[in-house]
Amino acid sequence: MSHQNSESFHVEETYLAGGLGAGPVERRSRGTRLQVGAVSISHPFAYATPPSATNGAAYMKRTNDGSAEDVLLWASGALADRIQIHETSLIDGVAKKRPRLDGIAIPAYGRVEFAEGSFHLMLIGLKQPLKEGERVPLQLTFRNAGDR
Ligand SMILES: [Cu+2]
Repeated sequence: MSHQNSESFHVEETYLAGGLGAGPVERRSRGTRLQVGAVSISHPFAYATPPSATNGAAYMKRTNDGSAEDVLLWASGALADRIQIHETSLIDGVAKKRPRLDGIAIPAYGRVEFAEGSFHLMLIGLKQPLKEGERVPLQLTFRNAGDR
């Protein structure tokens, strides 16, 4: 039995103001934390997109305090035509992205971090640009979330 949870993703600017070469934003916790049974999601966010962008990406940390593996099966939302779970991996020194159609397993007592260079939610065909400071809802469907 799968469970669907709605989560609000905060839209953040990509780089620190004036921080040329500063790298990714020092992410401030917004206190957002969704707890469903044994699993929790912290700091869900998406990057702001330029007006011409058709795709965006969203990230989060997912922690499983339970004794059973759980799986994020898919995500959906009205903000984009399609949302896919993507994995970025280095193949022969080149970053390649591919969809994870089987979802992402979160091991028992484990954690999965969606971040640049690994997992992200790919927002394909954005209906409108993501603006810094706004919140966008995404529905996340898990295989077991809520069961202990
Ligand atoms: Cu992607």
